[in-house]
Amino acid sequence: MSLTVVANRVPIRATDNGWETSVGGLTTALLPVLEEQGGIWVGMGEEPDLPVRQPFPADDPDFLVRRVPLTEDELDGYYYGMANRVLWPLSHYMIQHLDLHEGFIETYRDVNRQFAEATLDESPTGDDEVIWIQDYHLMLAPRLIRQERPRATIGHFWHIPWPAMEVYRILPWARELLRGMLGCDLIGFHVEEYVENFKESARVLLGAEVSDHAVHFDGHTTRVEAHPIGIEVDRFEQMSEDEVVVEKAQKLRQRLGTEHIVIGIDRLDYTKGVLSRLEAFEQFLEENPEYHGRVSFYQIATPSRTKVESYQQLKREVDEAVGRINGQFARDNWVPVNYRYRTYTQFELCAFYRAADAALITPLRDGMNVVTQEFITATQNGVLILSELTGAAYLLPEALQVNPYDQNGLARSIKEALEMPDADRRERLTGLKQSVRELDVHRWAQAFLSSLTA
Ligand code: ADQ
Repeated sequence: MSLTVVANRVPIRATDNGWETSVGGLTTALLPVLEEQGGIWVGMGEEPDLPVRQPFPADDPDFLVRRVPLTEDELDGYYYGMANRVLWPLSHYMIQHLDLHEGFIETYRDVNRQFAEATLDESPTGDDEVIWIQDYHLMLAPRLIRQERPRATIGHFWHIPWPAMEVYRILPWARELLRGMLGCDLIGFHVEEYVENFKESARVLLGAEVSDHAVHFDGHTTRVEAHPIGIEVDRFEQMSEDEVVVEKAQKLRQRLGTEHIVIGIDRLDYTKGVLSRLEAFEQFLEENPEYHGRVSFYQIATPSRTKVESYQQLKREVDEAVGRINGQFARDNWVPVNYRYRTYTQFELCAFYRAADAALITPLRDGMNVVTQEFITATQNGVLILSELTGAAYLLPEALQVNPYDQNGLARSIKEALEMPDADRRERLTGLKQSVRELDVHRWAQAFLSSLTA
């Protein structure tokens, strides 16, 4: 098999010590495959002076990085526009954030064509040619590649929810984008719900014929399957047991000085439910004065898509909510909400996971959410409060599941988590750890690739 991965971002970044592979689920899952057998990774070039072709590592290359250099206007239309202001809110049922600007789809078409051309330039032709495209940035590329390479094996993994057909059809370009995706041999989603939604979209909007796990359209069959993603379990387990992490977790507990710690860790994104989570914590404090001074909520938010106005507004609203809650409830040495707007390394995050008694992971929608899996792996006896509107909820039934739109229910779940008897905590956590181990990210990549090439 000769593998070409096509993704929005390349898997390497420049650091003070030279070029390094970047940290992240996708890179972790796919680099071992590329390192073992060689291959190509096609991704966007965000800055003009980066090389278009970069064998990596430079001294003894394992694979080739091929950049698609984008101008600032292209980046604005394709990434900040079509990806972040159209496909992202639509797929998460947040149609109030939709910005259906014609210029976005025009640039998106053009950039997808450039990605397809770069892939065709680099990927060796032949019967064992395998092309694996990632995510909602590249919906049109599969058909463009298929037109030139009818015999190539083309897969696509969609990392976010595929919405219900009635929501998807809001998109003026819904049919064109679906046809683009149906150039694939296999499309992967995290869970069956998204598989069903995709099939229904193809059936209703294109008149495609659908069967158990396939869509038949225009003389071509595309298989559609659920392949839930995981994390690198062994690495997270080792990091969370590292003595530096254990000590940092202890220090954090001492510094906060409360009996209970609840954490939230997210990119600052309106889909992650950070604001309603803060409001639920506020209600919890109003209703349960006996907990004043006894519980700290620690919310870490990574800056994300800061050029998009709705993200700037969310930041202001979160800042305001934190100020309001602390202004009302803080006393003596107790600060109810500790808020950090910055990025941490995974190693540092492990200390927070380990220090917490409960994690409040309450997205309004999320394709999977791997923070859940990181917390479960790192914690020793924590309780996971999990939104039922995530892919993870289907796979983690032992979590304390909540509807993130139900503020009363969320507030009650915080109390329930803090008061959960030890035996119940242990039993749930055993089940959760087992499920997370089975979801390991290396298995995810292998399972998808072996189905793609079967
Ligand atoms: P994301 O929306 O980015 O990914 P998620 O699955 O939660 O969502 O992964 C976030 C990653 O970023 C985690 O590894 C987490 O540790 C890290 N992270 C979060 N906050 C951080 C912080 N403050 N500092 C440092 N790191 C932080 C998309 C989909 C998800 C899907 C993944 C994988 O939206 O639903 O699970 O892809 O398919």
